[in-house]
Amino acid sequence: MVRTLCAFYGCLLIAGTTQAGTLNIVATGDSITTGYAPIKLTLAMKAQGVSGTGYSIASGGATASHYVGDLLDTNHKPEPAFHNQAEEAINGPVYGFGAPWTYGSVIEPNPEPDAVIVMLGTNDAIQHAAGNFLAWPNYQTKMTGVFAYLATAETPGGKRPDIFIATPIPILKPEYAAGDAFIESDLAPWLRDQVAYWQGEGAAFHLIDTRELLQQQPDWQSWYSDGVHMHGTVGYDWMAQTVLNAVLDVHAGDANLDGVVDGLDYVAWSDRFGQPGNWSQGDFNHDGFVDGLDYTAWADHFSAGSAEVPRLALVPEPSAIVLTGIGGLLLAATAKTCRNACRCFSLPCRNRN
Ligand SMILES: [Ca+2]
Ligand SMILES: [Ca+2]
Repeated sequence: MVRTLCAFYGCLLIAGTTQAGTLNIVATGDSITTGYAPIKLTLAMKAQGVSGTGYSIASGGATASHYVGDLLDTNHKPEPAFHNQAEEAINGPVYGFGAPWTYGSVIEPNPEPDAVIVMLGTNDAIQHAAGNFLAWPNYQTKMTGVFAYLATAETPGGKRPDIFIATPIPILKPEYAAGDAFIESDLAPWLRDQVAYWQGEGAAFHLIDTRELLQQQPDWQSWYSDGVHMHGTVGYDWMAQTVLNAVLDVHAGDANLDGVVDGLDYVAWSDRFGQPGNWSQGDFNHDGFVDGLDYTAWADHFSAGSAEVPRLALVPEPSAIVLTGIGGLLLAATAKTCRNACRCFSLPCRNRN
């Protein structure tokens, strides 16, 4: 379904039609999820021309127990309560930490999600590190039940959302270090295995390896505000964009969201080079500026997502699209061996090796 959605939105954008569908994404998790959803997630969708809304059902300090409703959530608003975040993600309405299910002042009683993001584990890992050796088997038992529920759950309107399991981001705070070591050694690998298992069962499960993707970003440690959470600009913007990319199944570098990273996307990047910009203008790392770092993202994903680029290159046609893309295709031929835009194309450089 997700690839269908991607193709759907891509076609809409390319064709320039006004028949926009809507995409609703519900992000569930703890305070880290609260940092990027719903507002930043919705803004990322709007910036990419995607009609729809990002929601969140997230609670500060949430653990697996909050996903199955067997622990009082003291951060629940307007008052502490037992609640089941997994069922609430599917069915709504809910009121959790902050203002879940909302964008601005709007409360959506039943958002009918197309995609549900599950990002959990940080607080369970901390419990385990604190000497609660039942925390890990309890987490596994509870989340196995949650995943089994999500694999077949339908919304009140009969929709079966795609499920995206995100690995927890690294924890930099020293006193949380044992928790992070446990995430690395046990929790994140288990989540990856769970996604593979449910995919094998035919469920619409997908992995967002946030932990791995974040550590591939330059200076990612500087995106944290307190060693546990990211600050509200680059870090959570990146989170929102990463989640949206996963749902839309697009790669960094795909400026026009057509599922292919190619010369057309290079043109979008080069037209905006050296200036502030958004995704469609070539800001692929979402730092608000179009520069050599974004070129690297484009080069790293060049031709990702489709076999159409070699076909175009072999059978050039004098259409506007192909003519526009020729410069990019020529450049792309060198992209795999030429990672540094500054050296390769005599572009203005920042401090890069
Ligand atoms: Ca593209
Ligand atoms: Ca950028």
